[in-house]
Amino acid sequence: MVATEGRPAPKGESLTFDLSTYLKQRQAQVEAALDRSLPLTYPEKIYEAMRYSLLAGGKRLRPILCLATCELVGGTLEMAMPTACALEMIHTMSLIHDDLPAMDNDDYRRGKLTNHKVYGDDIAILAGDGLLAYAFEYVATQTQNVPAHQVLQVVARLGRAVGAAGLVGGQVVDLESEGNSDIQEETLTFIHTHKTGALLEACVVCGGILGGVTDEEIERLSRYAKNIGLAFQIVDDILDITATQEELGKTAGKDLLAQKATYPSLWGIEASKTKAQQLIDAAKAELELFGEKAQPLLAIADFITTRTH
Ligand code: GRG
Repeated sequence: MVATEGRPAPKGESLTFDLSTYLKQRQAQVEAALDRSLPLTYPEKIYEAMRYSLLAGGKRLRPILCLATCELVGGTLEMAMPTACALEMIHTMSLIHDDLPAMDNDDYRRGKLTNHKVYGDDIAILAGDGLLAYAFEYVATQTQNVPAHQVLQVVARLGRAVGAAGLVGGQVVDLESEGNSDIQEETLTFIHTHKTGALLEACVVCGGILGGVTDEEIERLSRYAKNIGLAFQIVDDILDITATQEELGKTAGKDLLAQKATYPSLWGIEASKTKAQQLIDAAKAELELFGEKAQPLLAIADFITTRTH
């Protein structure tokens, strides 16, 4: 068995896919692209606050999913990189707003003080707004070698994933459910498919659109993404109980303290793990038609259940 440094195995060789090398390589490419995407300019205060959170680390799972899907359907990294950066800008702005005192009121994120703890609530709100607006500008102005109608589809998909039909809607139901520890599984699933799943699905679908996906492929990729999205949140709930603050880079045990309904509180930890694994298996089954080319997305699906932060 030979490790493939992040590339699919050449035909005829029985190879394992080296996810760790692949992720490191892609993370470095994404970090460099994000750094270039947002230069420090006047008024420096807001750009500094935006860069503080955008360049604070994190797994960069969303941009990597977008890049991997674009490559899977025959596109290039260059075609998808502006959208990959935009997805991380959107994700980062949602974290900044989620951490505000009016929402989750968190002091730490990605192992650093949260944006409002460093810059104040007013600048943190504006840094989030600035990142959100810039994400759309960035896709529209920086995407190259992709037909304009495909870029337009990406902009529309991103808008839907972010707004009341996606992240915002999920966050509202989450806020409404606060302090109610016996919410139904249906409500919990609504929260997570919108708050977390919608953006993860957009990463995969937008990567596919940029790479020139077919209708059949897009349906399969969308189902893959929905399944890994829900599994991701179940694992997030489990890690809130089992991982330390150092591992998570944010306060651990918050769900229990807030008596928040979570998958482990509904089903218990072991049943939650089993459910997450079933979702990952279902996600991987959707990729069968892509053959060996799907190795990165298959390995990322497995990473979702084995991750420790
Ligand atoms: C989007 C307009 C707009 C407003 C924001 C606050 C809000 C509305 C939504 C909350 C969205 C949210 C914070 C969902 C949680 C998603 C989640 C599981 C985050 C953790 O993702 P990881 O583990 O983090 O990928 P890293 O740091 O690795 O990127």
